[in-house]
Amino acid sequence: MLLLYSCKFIIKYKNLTWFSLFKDYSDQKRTGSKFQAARLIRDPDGLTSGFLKPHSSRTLTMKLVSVVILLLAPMLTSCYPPDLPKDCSDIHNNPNTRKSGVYTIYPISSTSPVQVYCDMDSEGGGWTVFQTRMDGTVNFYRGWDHYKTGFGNPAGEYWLGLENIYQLTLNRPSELLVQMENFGGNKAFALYTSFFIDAECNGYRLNVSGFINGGAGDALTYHNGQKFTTIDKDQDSSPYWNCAIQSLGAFWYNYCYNTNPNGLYRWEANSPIYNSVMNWQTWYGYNNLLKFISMSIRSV
Ligand SMILES: [Ca+2]
Repeated sequence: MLLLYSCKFIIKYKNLTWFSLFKDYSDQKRTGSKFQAARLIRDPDGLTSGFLKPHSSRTLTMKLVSVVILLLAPMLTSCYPPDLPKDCSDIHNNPNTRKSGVYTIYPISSTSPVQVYCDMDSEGGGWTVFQTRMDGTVNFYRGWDHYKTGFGNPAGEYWLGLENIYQLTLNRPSELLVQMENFGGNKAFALYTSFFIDAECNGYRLNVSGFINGGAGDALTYHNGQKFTTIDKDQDSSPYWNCAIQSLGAFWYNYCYNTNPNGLYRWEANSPIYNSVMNWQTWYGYNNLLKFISMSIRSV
């Protein structure tokens, strides 16, 4: 606790009381420029019991600096070491790591490593992939906690987790790349020049804009402004049902979707089942079954 007066001061720290010898400004003027302070022991009833040792202003300043460093120590130790990558664009900037693959990033803090797939090839590279479907081997029909923290295998199908996506885009302007392929071998993508999601207290709300067409059309703007909905947390725009249950997935559902990337994976090209499947409806319509889809972000 630090109490400052115009020309005298008292510092209370670890049951010791520090104060200047000067009781008022006139005392200081009489003494001259050599500023001195004394160290006292405080007795139980709050009165000072006597001088121990006079201290110069330099000694007192050093003590003050020590106290400040002690108080700031937790903040200093939680800082990011400069060599830890926060996302795949940080890794991409290292000329020795330009190949696509699984890397460790630190989107939240230096003590929270996350395995992620980095796409170093598409559209200039440096993409942090937060969602991939490619073979239907991972179950995406899951609840809120799973979608919050993430699941699956970064080398295959996985969801990075809403909290990681939130942290990756927090105060870090990012773009979004959605890539897809159907069973006919056709490929397309959609690019959005601005992408971020709100914090959990705002339902991880989707904020996406700046569509650029890579042949897939714009199926995502319909979902802009929506909170994330899972089978156990209904935050969509339908008053009649939970779109995650209705669509066999989890997403920023509206009423309900123009794309359902976390929906049902179908292995065959000519499946008679089109409801609730993984699709991007502005690309060949709702019955264009996708073999592959991925969603990636890159800081700009
Ligand atoms: Ca609903």
